[in-house]
Amino acid sequence: MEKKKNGKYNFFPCDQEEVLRSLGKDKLLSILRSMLLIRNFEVRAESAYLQGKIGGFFHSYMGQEAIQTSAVAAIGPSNWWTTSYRCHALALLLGATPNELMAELYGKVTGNAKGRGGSMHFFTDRMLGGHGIVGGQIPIATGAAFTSKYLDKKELSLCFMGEGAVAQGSFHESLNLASLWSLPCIYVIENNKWGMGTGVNRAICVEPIAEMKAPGYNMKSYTLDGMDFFSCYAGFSHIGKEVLKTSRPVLVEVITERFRGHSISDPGLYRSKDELSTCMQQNDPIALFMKKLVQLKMITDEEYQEMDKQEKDKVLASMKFAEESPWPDPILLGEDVFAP
Ligand SMILES: Cc1ncc(C[n+]2csc(CCOP(=O)(O)OP(=O)(O)O)c2C)c(N)n1
Repeated sequence: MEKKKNGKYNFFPCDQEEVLRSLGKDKLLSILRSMLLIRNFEVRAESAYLQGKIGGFFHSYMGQEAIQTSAVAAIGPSNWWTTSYRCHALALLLGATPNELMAELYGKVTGNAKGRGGSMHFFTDRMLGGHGIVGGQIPIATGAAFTSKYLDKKELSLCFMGEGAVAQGSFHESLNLASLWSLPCIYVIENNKWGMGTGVNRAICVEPIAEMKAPGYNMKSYTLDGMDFFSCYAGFSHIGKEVLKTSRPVLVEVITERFRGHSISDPGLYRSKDELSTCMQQNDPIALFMKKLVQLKMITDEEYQEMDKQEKDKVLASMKFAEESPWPDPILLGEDVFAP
């Protein structure tokens, strides 16, 4: 199939019928449910933050849900996963419970990192963080790919980053070594067009980023439409199979939008409120996915509302759990701290 030209981007071709066929109704509905859990988690956690129940940093993944949901569905959780501070969705997708994540946001001892990490530092047995330093996750993902190759395991390492991370030295050093050593690493740039309040065109010297940067590392590149679950799933399925076969790293750019400010304290004065609300109405990745399933009669509007309510109830229950959980004992503050 031909690549789909969209403005400056050459999107990986997507055969939507093939994706629908290969996933089947049950899996499609469970994917919809996962995205609704993520969205409900972000919405309720945001309101808890605004009520003063959560402190520290807080970065919402709202608007970008199709990307990591499709990657985990296409490539499978039993690989190695790393991301930035925008990490709530990935942890949910890799099996962390809403209870442990919400308790972590509340700073409670029952939290995912015993209340010590907060919003930016979620982990699972397959997720090597949640990283607050821009680009900090890239060498870690590269190391995970090195380990898999060294131990001769058929595993991939997936590294999500914002487009702002591309300007960091860790990006260059990691991609250079990954290519030199043929490491099975998939570097995914989630290009939501803004690094805090700085537009991508004021921070990165080339566009499209992956297409332009990958040849300098002797890598292949792919560009995906991040608002379209089907485009992402088709891309990640193809890329996952390719990297398993070749053990060559690839650079992927996913074009997306974040529906919230950079963090919860960002009023977003640098972008037009009208453009954003039009985008949210027309390009919401969950609404688009849901509409397709409704059109195919896999789910009715009423069943969709019920599914949404069930996920919302799970999140409300996690807030109660977090509220009622104990605070960490201050005497344990030094525990698990490795630096002297
Ligand atoms: C090394 C480093 N420099 C600066 C910061 C401050 N900072 C936090 S997020 C951010 C913007 C990153 O934007 P991007 O990588 O595009 O990710 P997004 O927030 O859009 O997901 C900056 C500059 C930091 N955390 N780490």
